[in-house]
Amino acid sequence: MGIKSPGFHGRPRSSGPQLPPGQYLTEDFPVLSAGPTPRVLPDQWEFVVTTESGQKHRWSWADLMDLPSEEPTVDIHCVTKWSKLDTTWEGVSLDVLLSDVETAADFALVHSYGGYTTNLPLEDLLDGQAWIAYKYDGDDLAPEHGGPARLLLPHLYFWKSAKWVRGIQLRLDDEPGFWESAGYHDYGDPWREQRYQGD
Ligand SMILES: Nc1nc2c(c(=O)[nH]1)N[C@H]1C(S)=C(S)[C@@H](COP(=O)(O)O)O[C@H]1N2
Ligand SMILES: [Mo]
Repeated sequence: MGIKSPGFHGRPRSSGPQLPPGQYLTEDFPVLSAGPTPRVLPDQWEFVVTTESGQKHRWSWADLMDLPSEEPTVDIHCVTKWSKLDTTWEGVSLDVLLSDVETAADFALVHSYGGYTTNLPLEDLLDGQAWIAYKYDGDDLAPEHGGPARLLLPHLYFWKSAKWVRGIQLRLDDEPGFWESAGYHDYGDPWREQRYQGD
């Protein structure tokens, strides 16, 4: 197993409001999936970063477990208006995974087992903002919540946090993902209430 940083928190707690506009608090953990839950065993799991020049960087499950992990405590905000505060996860920061990747890309298209995709600026994956998470609340991530591993990107609406993540394509241009192609906002900042295109 890699090294853990137990004191780590996703972002500093400030005295500001914890609930973005239009959101309500929920204590349970709703499941939102656009299709059936893909069953991916850790032995078959692979995570691949592909650069704009086609160069591939691959991690097996064992490779992921060998990397230093963090335990972020973060608030999550779904565009269907539920928010959940102080959720605790364990995962590997994208800063670690992307540290040796040479790229001139400005955008990322995240791919999941099952075919789901979501897009975001590459810079939103860096600087302690995003993780490949494999534990939630101290337990292995349940399949319905994206196990064995999902993207955790709490500063944008939770549809950007791709469950069953299998790879990230680094791109020079911005290619809309599944919900972004269906009228949802390209960026999706909950604090600016960017739910739909034009918000
Ligand atoms: N692969 C995949 N990832 C996904 C989704 C999905 O349908 N498929 N739904 C998104 C949406 S809309 C939300 S709100 C969160 C829900 O995560 P949860 O089911 O763990 O609450 O996952 C996001 N990631
Ligand atoms: Mo969502």
